[in-house]
Amino acid sequence: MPANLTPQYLKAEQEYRRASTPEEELRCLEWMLRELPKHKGTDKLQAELRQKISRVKKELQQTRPGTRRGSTLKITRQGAGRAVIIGGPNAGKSQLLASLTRATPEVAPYPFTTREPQPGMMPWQDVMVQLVDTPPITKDFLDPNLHGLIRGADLVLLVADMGNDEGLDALLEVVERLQQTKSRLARSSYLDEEDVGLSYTQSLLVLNKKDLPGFAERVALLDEFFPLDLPRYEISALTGEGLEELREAIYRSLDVVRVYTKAPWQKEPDRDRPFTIRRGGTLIEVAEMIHKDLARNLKFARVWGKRVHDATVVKGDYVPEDGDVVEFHE
Ligand SMILES: Nc1nc2c(ncn2[C@@H]2O[C@H](COP(=O)(O)OP(=O)(O)O)[C@@H](O)[C@H]2O)c(=O)[nH]1
Ligand SMILES: [Mg+2]
Repeated sequence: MPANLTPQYLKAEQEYRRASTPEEELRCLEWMLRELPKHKGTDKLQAELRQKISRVKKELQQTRPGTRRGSTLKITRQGAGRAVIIGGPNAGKSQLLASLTRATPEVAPYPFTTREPQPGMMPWQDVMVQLVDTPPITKDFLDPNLHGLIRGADLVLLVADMGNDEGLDALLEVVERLQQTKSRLARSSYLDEEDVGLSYTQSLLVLNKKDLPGFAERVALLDEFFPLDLPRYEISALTGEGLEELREAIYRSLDVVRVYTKAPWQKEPDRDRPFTIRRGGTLIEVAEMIHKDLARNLKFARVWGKRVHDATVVKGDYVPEDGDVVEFHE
């Protein structure tokens, strides 16, 4: 990786990683190229970006209007973040969505019941996280919508059926199938520095059907074969065992902080609806979520929180802590 890439470049790259349509990819790649410092150390990266841009342009020309491709499906992002549930047939993906949210997907003991990605909202304390259930991945089948969903997700839940012996093979098939694409799973999200377009999404391995006999033996077997180093959770989506630990892990993986806002004339903030931003983000981002004008016109804010004195006056560059209460002044 060439040194001294600017924050603007890294921001463009971050957006690129989340791009879920070729149009978005193109916009982000051109943005990255604009922001890339042009010197000898970045020659290779420049060339790669140009190559990638022409490839996406070609791809866009070839897709005639009306042809089905990955971008046909658009699920609006909601809540503090998005976790996409993937796995082989009958792993219990839909059951997991049903158990963690109020969504009512079809759950059935035969494969390919779920044909389209389906969202649901998972509560955790006073915030909501969006979960998206998806069709199964097999050696021969990978829904074209899945690349965009995986790349754009804050987290992937890779669900495995540890309730019967085929589950292990099915899990390996999923991983092998993804290895053939540019959308892969890892302990944390990042872009491959050598290979433009290769994107890793932070993932948890969810070992399901703990209630069935043989579970522990299969997990032990998995240790010998499973090629990825991912945090593991053992659950039964059906009985609910392990689900609260998983729910918390999903929220924690998003690495967001909650900010509560109050108007100057209010004594107490709105405790029901915190805004969430990535840890390390600034107050300006919260202002932007409320209103573009507020972000532009912000003069100062007062903050109540664990690390600051009550009503501390701060600027837009203040980095909020979880649970901070903020009063904006235009
Ligand atoms: N025993 C047991 N069965 C489960 C569990 N989770 C899902 N199932 C069953 O496995 C089958 C497939 O579940 P489903 O959620 O439709 O799988 P999907 O294809 O991954 O969406 C259904 O018959 C479920 O009732 C579990 O934790 N324990
Ligand atoms: Mg399903």
